Amino acid sequence: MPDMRHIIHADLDAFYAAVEQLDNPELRGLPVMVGGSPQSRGVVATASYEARVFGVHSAMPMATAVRQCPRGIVVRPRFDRYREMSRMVMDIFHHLTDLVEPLSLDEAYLDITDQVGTGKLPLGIAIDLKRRVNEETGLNVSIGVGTCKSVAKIASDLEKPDGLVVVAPGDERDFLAPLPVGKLWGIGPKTAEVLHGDGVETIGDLATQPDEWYARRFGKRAQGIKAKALGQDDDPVKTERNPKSISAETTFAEDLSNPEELRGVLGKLSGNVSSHLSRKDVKGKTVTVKLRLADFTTLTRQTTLASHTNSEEAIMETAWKLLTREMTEGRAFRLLGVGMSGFGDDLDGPQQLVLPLFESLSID
Ligand code: TTP
Ligand code: MG
Repeated sequence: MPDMRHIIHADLDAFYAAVEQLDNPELRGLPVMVGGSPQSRGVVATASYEARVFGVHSAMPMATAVRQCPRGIVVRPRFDRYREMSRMVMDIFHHLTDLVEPLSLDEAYLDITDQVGTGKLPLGIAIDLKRRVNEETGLNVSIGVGTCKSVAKIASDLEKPDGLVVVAPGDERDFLAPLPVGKLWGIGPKTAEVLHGDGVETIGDLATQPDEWYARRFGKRAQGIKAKALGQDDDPVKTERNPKSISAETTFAEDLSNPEELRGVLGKLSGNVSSHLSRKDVKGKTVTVKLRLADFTTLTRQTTLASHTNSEEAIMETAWKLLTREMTEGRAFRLLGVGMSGFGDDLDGPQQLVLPLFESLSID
């Protein structure tokens, strides 16, 4: 198997809460709930594992969390500090390999094929990485290792916190088979429900469906989903070298509807994107805004400019126009993102970079 790859997925444990416990030793061992205030309809960004025992989880209203875990300590988020810690962790990842794809502030894929090629064992590499992250930052990272991204990602989640799961080459299919189908990247709760209706409960059930069924259920996505179900996807680890789009996004501790505040955030995000464009010496033509509403609906709106630019003002004003169209009466936003794409034909490859500068939670 000459083209076998080895991929790590690394995800910090209870990231925001862990940083708070690190910086405030009196919070260690206690249920910590980072997020908005329970009085103002704030939500939980994350909770320490001590609080999760009480059923507290991300995106839960803080008022509910406080009810379920009355001894929980509510802490307001300090995003600058999380970004700083994220950068330290990403630097450690980069020490191991150039092939790092950050997915959010606390999560990344690493392609360690070359390192394994020099005779190191994936398990040893993973243990070293966990130790380095812990020694240099005080944080715990859970790691999954496999021969493709979908397996590595699922593996990192399996033994959280402080997890380490290595799926040996050849074991992918057996590893995935018993797991619920909703664990697969690309199968959201709604799709999972439809699949359950077809009697498909586990990834193993999914893997054994005939091709006609795949085509009917997934259309163009069929081949990709099937490859993931078999643990054979060949999605590359996308580095920051040739991005197709550059974006920054942020999630609010409390939903935002005030136009001035929204404009302020948009300004910061646009400034971020603009300075990264300049640093990479690229200009884009298409401005995108990403919005998540209070009910978690996610919208993207984009517009293409007459010429390429990296100007903060141009990005900002375009994004603002797109945003104001969506600012209808009573609508509040929980996430705001600004992106730039359309860099020209010289940059190819299906690359996408979401700056981990703002707490971008996902790549869509
Ligand atoms: P996650 O990695 O999903 O969660 P986590 O690191 O807190 O916990 P674990 O990985 O051990 O399960 O997200 C990383 C950070 O992103 C999290 O600490 C806070 C933030 N976040 C939100 O603000 N809102 C959310 O809904 C989620 C899921 C995460
Ligand atoms: Mg995490």
